[in-house]
Amino acid sequence: MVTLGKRAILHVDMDAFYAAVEERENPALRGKPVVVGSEPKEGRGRGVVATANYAARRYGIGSAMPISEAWRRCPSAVYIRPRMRLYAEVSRGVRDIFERFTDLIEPISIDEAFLDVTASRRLYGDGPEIAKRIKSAIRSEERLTASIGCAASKFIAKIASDLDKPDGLVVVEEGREAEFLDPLPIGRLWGAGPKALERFRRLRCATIGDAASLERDVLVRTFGESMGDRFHRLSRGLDERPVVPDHVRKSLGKESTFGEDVADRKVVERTLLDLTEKVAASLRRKHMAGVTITLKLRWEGFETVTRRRTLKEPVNTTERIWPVARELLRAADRPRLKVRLVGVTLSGLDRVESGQSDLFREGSNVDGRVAEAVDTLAERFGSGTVTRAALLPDGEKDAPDDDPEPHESGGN
Ligand code: TTP
Ligand code: MG
Repeated sequence: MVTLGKRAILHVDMDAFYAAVEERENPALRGKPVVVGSEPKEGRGRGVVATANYAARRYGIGSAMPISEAWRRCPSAVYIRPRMRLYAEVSRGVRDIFERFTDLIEPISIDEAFLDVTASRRLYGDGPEIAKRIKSAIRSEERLTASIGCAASKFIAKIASDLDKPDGLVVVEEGREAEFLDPLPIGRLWGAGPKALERFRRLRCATIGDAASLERDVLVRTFGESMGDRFHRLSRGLDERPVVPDHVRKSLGKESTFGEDVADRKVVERTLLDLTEKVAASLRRKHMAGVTITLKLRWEGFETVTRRRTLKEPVNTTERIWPVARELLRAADRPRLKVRLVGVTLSGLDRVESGQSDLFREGSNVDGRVAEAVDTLAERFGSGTVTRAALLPDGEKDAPDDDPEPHESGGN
């Protein structure tokens, strides 16, 4: 049994982000130096470089450099104007990947975020394992690379993500922070700008380890109470700051596109039941419940409808969601058409404390315990292990064979 540390924080930073997206969109750019920046006019532009890919960085080109300077260093590079909408869209896609692993996401910029995956370890493996999964999802789904730092604090995770770019994964185990920090140049310390660096130089501090060996008093006298205390703590790897999520999720749903359009409504209903189970389990795992149930149905030919119903109180169990979802399906359906996609989403989400047990018990006192038992089995053996025979159409017991892996439709 691996012992897990107190916290598992990831810092994820995309590699050469704008340039990497441009390379992805245009394979002809691959291997060439690429500079994304404003006004790339024949070496005379007044704008600056937003970013350069790693091939262009070999010419010394980097963010914030005047574009004219970049041109002087490498006229043969491909110069591209930023396409912000495209980058924002990719950023949302990457965020969707994060959301599969945790709700605690603190975006820092368009290509960078902190994730607190402490509670996710029970389901997805330890911090480094989750980091690997995220990197591999970003690679396969977005065809991009990210670098990740994994540690027990934001400060260490942030430094770690930068040390092995591109496509890096640097893990700093709890208890080994000093070993990691000590040899790093003092400039890596958060908040150490040019003025502070000059003062550190006078204190003969070249590395973070040098600063860590100073008494707190010395740092406070040099930098003032607040900065001095901060440098004292950070240099010793002490950073308790929480990951502050930017928003609470407002809806949670899953949908499934059939490999081939399906005529048999029993198959459609079984799939919808399976999706409902997954959504309900996911809500309970996140201690959430939703008040509005939305059904999505797409027929052959792509015509799509959504139907929703708002209940009197938030729910998060299959027993409460399924009858409504099925009724919405039956009311909306046009039986002569084959079905291409079906999905169910809960919105109007609210956090529920575990003690708020009517949401788990749902009147019967039994449902909550059944739901928890199903969750436990599903976590141990994969969802689909436990099906609820009584809920399936015509009492059928098997899960659908051709159930494509549903994806979470995250978002607001
Ligand atoms: P960064 O993560 O700093 O840089 P990067 O992703 O291009 O490269 P790295 O592999 O070193 O992480 O910034 C993310 C994006 O933000 C970058 O692709 C472009 C944009 N950006 C600017 O527009 N101007 C700037 O000065 C910086 C630093 C970034
Ligand atoms: Mg980046």
